[in-house]
Amino acid sequence: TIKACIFDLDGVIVDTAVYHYKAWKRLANEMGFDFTEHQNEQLKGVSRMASLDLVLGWGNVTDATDAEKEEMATRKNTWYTEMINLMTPDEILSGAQEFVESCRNAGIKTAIGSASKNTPIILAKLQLTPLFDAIVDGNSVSKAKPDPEVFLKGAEALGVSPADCVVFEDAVAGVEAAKNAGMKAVGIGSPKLLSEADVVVNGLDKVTLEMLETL
Ligand code: G16
Ligand code: MG
Repeated sequence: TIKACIFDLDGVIVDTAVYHYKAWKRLANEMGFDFTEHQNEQLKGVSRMASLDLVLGWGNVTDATDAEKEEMATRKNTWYTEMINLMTPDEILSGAQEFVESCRNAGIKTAIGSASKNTPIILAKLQLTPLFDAIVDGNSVSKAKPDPEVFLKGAEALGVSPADCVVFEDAVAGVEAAKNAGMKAVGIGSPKLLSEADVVVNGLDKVTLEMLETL
C-alpha cells in the first residue's frame, strides 16, 4: 500500500516553465541569439547550470569561463525571482492543492522533490508550504535527476520505504529518477514522452487515491 506521495514542483504543482523561459530568453537575447519555446522543453527538470549549458550550446557560445557562467546563471536567476515573487495561489495547477490535501486526510505523507533552488520561495508564494511533511530541493541534493537522490532523500525524511512511495513527475528525467529509486511513478503530461511511468495523466485533477492502489 502507498504510504507517501512525492511531488515534483515545476510542471506538477505549478507552471514555472514559462518564467524560466522568459528569463533564459532574456539572457540569450542579451548575448545576441534566441531559442524557441520548443527548445525550452528540454530545460524542464534540468538543474540551473545544466540548463545554462544547453542554452549556451544553442547560441554556439563555447568560450565562457566558469566565472562567466556563474555570473550568467545569477543574472538569469535575478530576473526569474523577480517574476516568481509576483506569483499568487491562483497559479496553483488545477486539482493540485485538493489532491495533496486528500492524501494528508487519508494519512498518506507528502513531500516535494524538486531540482529547483527556488522551491522555498515558490511554495511560500503559493501558500502551500504547510501541506508538505518534507521538502527536498536543489539546495539539498548534489546529484540531478535521473539520479534517484532527490526522491530517496524525500522517502528517508518521511520515514517511508521507497517501494511504498509514488512520485508525480512531468519530466522524462524525473520519471527515470523515480524508477531508479524503486518507486511508483505517475507521469503528468504526454503518455508518449513519459512511457516509463506506471500511468500517465494530464494533471493532478485526474488522479484519485483509488488509482494509487492499482499501480
Ligand atoms: C525545475 C525546473 C527546471 C529548472 C530547475 C532548477 O525543476 O523544471 O527547468 O532549471 O528546477 O531551477 P532553479 O534555477 O530555480 O534552481 P523541477 O524538478 O521542480 O521540475
Ligand atoms: Mg518538473
